[in-house]
Formats: sequence, structure tokens, C-alpha cells
Amino acid sequence: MDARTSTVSPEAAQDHEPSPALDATEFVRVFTNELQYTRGVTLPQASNQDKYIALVRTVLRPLIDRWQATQARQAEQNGKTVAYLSAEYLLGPQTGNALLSTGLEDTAREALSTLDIDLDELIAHEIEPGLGNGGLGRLAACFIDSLATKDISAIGYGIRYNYGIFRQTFVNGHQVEQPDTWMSHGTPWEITHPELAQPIGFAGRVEDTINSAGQPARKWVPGWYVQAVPCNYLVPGYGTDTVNTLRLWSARAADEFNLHIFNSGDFENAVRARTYAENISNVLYPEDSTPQGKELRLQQQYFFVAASIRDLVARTLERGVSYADLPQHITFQLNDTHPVVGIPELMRLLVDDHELEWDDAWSITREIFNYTCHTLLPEALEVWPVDLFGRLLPRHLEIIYRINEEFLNEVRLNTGNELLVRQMSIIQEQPFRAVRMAHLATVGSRRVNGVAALHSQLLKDNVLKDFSAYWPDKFTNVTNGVTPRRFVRLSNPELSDLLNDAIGTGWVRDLSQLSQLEPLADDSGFLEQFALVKAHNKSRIAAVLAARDGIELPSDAIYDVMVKRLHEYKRQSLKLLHVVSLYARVLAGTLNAEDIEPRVVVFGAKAAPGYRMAKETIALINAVAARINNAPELQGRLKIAFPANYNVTLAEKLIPAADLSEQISLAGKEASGTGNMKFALNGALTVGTLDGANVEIHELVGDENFFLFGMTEPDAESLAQAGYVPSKFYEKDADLKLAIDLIASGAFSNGDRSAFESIVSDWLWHDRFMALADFRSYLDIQTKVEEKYRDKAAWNRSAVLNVARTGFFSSDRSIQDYLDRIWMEK
Ligand code: GL9
Repeated sequence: MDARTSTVSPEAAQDHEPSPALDATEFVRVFTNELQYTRGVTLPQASNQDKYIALVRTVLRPLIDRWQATQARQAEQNGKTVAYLSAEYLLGPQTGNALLSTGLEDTAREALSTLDIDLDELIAHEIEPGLGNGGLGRLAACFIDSLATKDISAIGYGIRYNYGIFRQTFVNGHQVEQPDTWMSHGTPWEITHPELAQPIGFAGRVEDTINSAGQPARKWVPGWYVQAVPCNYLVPGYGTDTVNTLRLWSARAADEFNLHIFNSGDFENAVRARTYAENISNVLYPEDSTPQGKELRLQQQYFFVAASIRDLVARTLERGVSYADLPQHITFQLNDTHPVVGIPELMRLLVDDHELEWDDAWSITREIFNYTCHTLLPEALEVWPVDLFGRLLPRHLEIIYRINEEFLNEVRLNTGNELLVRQMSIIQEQPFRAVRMAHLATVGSRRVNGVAALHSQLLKDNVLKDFSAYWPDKFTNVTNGVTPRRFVRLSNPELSDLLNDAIGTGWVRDLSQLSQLEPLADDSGFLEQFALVKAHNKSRIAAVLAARDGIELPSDAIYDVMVKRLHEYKRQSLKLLHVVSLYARVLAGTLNAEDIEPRVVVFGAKAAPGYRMAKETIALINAVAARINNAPELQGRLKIAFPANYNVTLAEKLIPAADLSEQISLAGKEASGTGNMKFALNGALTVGTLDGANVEIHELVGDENFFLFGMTEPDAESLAQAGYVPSKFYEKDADLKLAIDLIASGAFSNGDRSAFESIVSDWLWHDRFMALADFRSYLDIQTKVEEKYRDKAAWNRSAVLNVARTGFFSSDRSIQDYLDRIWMEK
């Protein structure tokens, strides 16, 4: 690896967990001191919130020491900094992770117990920062963990939303959103610097001017400003001293902005103006995989990207780095198109503010940015209407036009193909004029990557095919990964102990070491211990769901889990059709309930608030659950659990308990998936299509340890081409017909046949993601699941092999791929 990103530190070689920075006595002293002097309470007076804050502040101390040392070291090294630009970070709870990286868990437990405080109770007190929607935001959180663990000089930039992803509740089975008030009591994890705020401009006009060399130039005069306040979060590596920074920007109204309104005595409007500005970082858009063409969203994007770029460029130039050398010192990784406005912003900064020549600025910019695409759905590709864009960012639109003009002239010159020129343009003309952010990202980046092998291939073949033909070397793949710290070591302590005993502790930093488990898949003693861990994890989630949701679960059943955002392409409805068909066949007498292998089907899913079909699917799942869970025929055989508000906290308890991981999207639609990886690493077997990273999981674990079903991507494509008529599948498959008819009959809606009419008619006449076409294959594979589950030894063997063979899916490996293929690639 390049010497400029420091290599693994000496501690890494050690095969044991981090040694604690404090002993129990010292811990008690610091903790009570924090209670006294930052909370102003004595121990008997202290509330759980006081104790939680004192705990966090105690654990933060050694981390802050490491953080400062890291900053000094990285500045001295003067190497390349990776800046990850992401509108979302779905961090999940912080306390356990901080205890892990400081090695303080046992010390804290012991110290607090001497004060009669239960550590787990305090940990449970934390409200997780849910500053992301799903996979994309959680991936960003895994990546910053791995960047720190691999001692890479890196910074994460994003937005400090006051309200993260909404809290989901169910009212009569329907999703009702509640605001996520994670900040209502403040957060002890954040270090805020209002004095370092930067002004970010919006709107206004662009003027002709003369630069300091007497040359004509353009100058943006914004119409209003907002202050971007940096809020720092510590990102500790595991088994190393490195603590990196996650810098989230919070919007604060600029004082001068209101001054003239105040002076005119219009107090009300002044306050309104403040609120408008501060709104920018107020709430995370809860859309999943669809762009929301909202002005506020573009404001959010520009706000955090402009603050981040200025922050890092200024600090780099201060170290004496020349403009021309910036690409040797900075790389901006664009997490999807949300931060892509950074490309014209860097151009504006270099050309207008720093007075570089356009061509020089453009070659610097194209060396600095890289773009990761996270989707395959055409409707998820962001476009911004030019009138909106021009109103909010007039100078940036000018810059984009010039970038586009020069780029298209080049394409024209090289290909002479006017159709290609139109297709590749950064500006779309139809159905309305708009900036295509994915095109801008591709033109302005050095490398473009997809997030799984199949996805990267489909990007080249479909979504960005003209670009990949034009620049074949620009495109690469980096398969996603997940952090083994949070998703195995922390979330599955019993499995971790078993692994530590079997293969040592090195796997936590080097997940490829899981392959050493391979021989143990044939060791019956090990398989029994492994099965015991799974059983304990089932009891643990059963206890959590009983307390959290009042859901009672049997502990001896197949735990069949489908957790992810609710989206038609992910096909929760296919899972539901399976369940309903079991019930329908029992009612019809074609299936004996005794022959159903006891199974608990767990759903967890939030629907975007404006996504009608998704919300109706939630209502249908809840309706089916209500009926099936009370059906005398199915007692002890089939149960549906749909806890509300699935989030990272719940995932950490649920995933280790799963036997079966449902990854059943229509092939060619799920870019990667990352839940699929978490389940396999915790010893669940996957029932899945050849989609996203399932393809790689299937290949690594082997066909006999994976329940593969459904059409392939080319199959689905040809069916679509041939003209897909879902009702034909309904007509010719008696079980499918039985299931759909049961729903249509009102059996799950007190006889109301209209309740789920739109879902039923969508299945029959539309079914964009071809659930009906894959139904038979899915039903058949579920029969295989039951057969295999009855053979406990065979099942456990496959489960262990899933763990042994999926070390590839560590986000540490993903980050190494980013280094090799993108950031440090020559
Ligand atoms: C997503 C893809 O849909 C997933 O397949 C992928 O694993 C992740 C991370 O690369 O990115 N793209 C996307 O917009 N979301 C993804 O999960 N949606 C959300 O994060 C809500």
C-alpha cells in the first residue's frame, strides 16, 4: 500500500482484544466526577440520563486522547486524506462500540456494579442516531469504522439532522410516522464548534468582474447565507490507536442575514427567516431509492458539500500543498449522487475564488472525485430541474453548462454520433429540462463503481452503458461489506466467544480468518455448541420482542427473517404470498398443518411516507399476522411477527437469531444488499435470487448451503420483453390462485373485499417486479428449507459453512478494494 496512508499499527499483530485504558477504580472516580461536575448531581440524585451521560463522557476520555494523537499524526504525515461525502450515516447505538474499541466493557461493568448500576440498562438508555434511511446510510457507517480500523487518514462528512429516520408506529395495522426526537435531550457524543461555522451562500446572481490579474471573470453574489456549524463525532478504530472524525454540519441562521429585517423592525419576518435557514439540517428525507425533487433537499446537498469541500481544501492548502498537488492529498468519494453538486462547487472554488484557469481546475477536479452508484432503478436516478437549480445555485448551473458543452464537443469530435451526444448530455431535455446528476458525477469523476459484481456489470451494460463504452477504464466494482465489529463481535457475543475459542480473536480485524472454521463444520461437538448459540440468540430476541412489542415467540422454530426497507422490488409481498398460501392450503385441506415445520416469520420494514403501495403492503402483512397468529389450525406451526420501527438497535438482536435470511428481490433490481451479508456471517442460510451480492454469497458458500430460486436477470429481462402477463401465472397455479383469492375474499379484512383490492389488482395486472412469476419456484424452495431444517446436523453444517466462507464481506475488505482500485490506484 502507498506509504502515505499509514499501514497497520503494531498492536494489530496482537491476537487479543484492546487493553482497557482505565481500571475499575479509576473508572469509578472519573464517572462520579462526571456526575458531580458536568451533571451537577450526586449519585443518589442521578437519573438514568445523568448516569448515561457520565458513562459516555468517561468512555470518551481515552478516545479523545487517541483522537488528538491521530490528528497530529495525520497532519505530520501530510499524506492523502479520504473524504467520504454522504448525506446519510445510519450509525446505530454508539455506547457498545465505544466500549469495545476502548476495551472498557468489563471494566465499566465491574466499576458500575460497585455503584449498583447495571451497565446494560444504561446502554439500553441510548436513542440511536438514525441519520440514514437504510442500506446506503448504514454502509457509510460501516465504511468509516473500517477506515479507522485500517488506520487510513479519512474523514466522513455529512449532515447533522435534528430529526433522523421517522419512528414507525402501527395504528390498526397501518404505518403512522412519528418524529425521531433523538436530539431532544442533546447527545453526549457530539463535539460542536459554533465558532468555526462557515457561511454557505444560496441564490442571488452572477456578475461579470475582473480578477486580480486583470482578466474578465465571473462572480457569484449569493442572495442569502446560512452558517454551517461543524459537529464532530469520534470514529474509533478497533485494535488500533486511530480515531478518525465524522464531521456533520448543522445549519444556523447567519446573523447579518437577518440584520436588515431586524433593523426594519419586522421581528416576525426575521424569526421566520431564521427558521427557514435552520430548516436546512432539520430533517432527513425518508425516501428510499427514489429522489424527491424538493428544493430543500437540494439545499441540504449543497449545504453540506460546500462546507465539507471548503473545510478540507482550506486545511490542505494551509499545509503548503499546491493547487496542482491537491489530487495527491485529497480524494472525495461521492456516496451516490446526493453530494455530486460538489463537482461544480470545487470548480467554482478553484476558478472564481482561487482564480485558477478553467482547464487546470477541471483536470484537478476530475482527479479528486470518485462516484459510487447504488441503484439500478431508473426512477431512482436524481435529476434537478434546471429552473430550480438555476434559482438556487445560479453560478453552479453556469459551470455545469460549460462542463457539458466541452464534454459534448469532445464526444462529438470523437464519435460524430449526435444520438450519443444527446444520450450522454448532462442536461436532459425531456420530459423537462434537468441536470442528470449521475451523468455529471460520471463526467466529473476519475472512477465510477457499482456495489456488487452483478450491479457493476449492469451499470456498464445498461444504466451508464454509453459512458462505459466511451471510458471503459473508468468503471470498476467494489462489492459492499459490513463491519464485523458491530455485526458479529458486538451483536453476537456468544458466537464471538465460540469463534475466539476455535480460531483466536484475529477474525475481528481480519475476517478472512473465518475460513479456519471450515474443518469444524464436520465436528459434531462444534456443531452442537454452534446450535446452542443460535438457540440462546432466539431466546434473547424473544425476550426483547416480548418486552418491546408484546410479541410472544416460541423458541423452537425456524426463525425466518425478512428485514429491510419496504419496497416493491424487494418483494415482501412474495414472502407474504408464501405464508398466506400455507394457510390457504390448510383451510382448503390440501395441506396438513402437522406437516408444516414450525416457523416464525419476522418482518421489519419502514415504508417511505408517500409510498402508497408500500404502506398498503404493511397493512396487509399486519392483517395477515392478526389472522394467522390467532388461527387455531396454525397454533404452534406458523407465526408472524412484525415489530414496528425496525432499526439498527433491533437488527443487532434479530440478525444473530435468524435461521433463514430472506433476500428475494427480483434479479437485476437490488444493487447489492448488505443485510444479506450480516445474516450469512451470523450463520443464517439465505433463501435468495441471483441478485446483488447474493450472487457472490451463493458462489462463496456453495449451492448446497444456499437456497437459490427464481429467475435470473436475463430471464426476467426476456420475460419483460416478451410481455409479462401476471394473471396467466395466477390462472395456471392453483396454490397461487388460492392464496390471492383468500386475500381478495376479505378473509384478512373482516370480509371487506375492497381493503386490499389495489394490491390484488396490482398483482394480477401489473406486478412490475414479477412476484407471481417467481412464486412457484419460491414455494418449492421453501419446501426444501423445511426438509433441510428437519435434518439438524445438515442444517448446522451449512450454517457453519456460511460463517466460514463469508469473511469476504467485511467492510475492511471493501475499503482495501477502494484503496487498490480507486483511491491509491495509479
Ligand atoms: C442502496 C441499494 O438499494 C442496496 O442494494 C445497497 O446495498 C445499498 C448500499 O450500497 O444502497 N441504494 C439505495 O438508495 N438504498 C440502498 O440501500 N436505499 C437506502 O439506503 C434507503
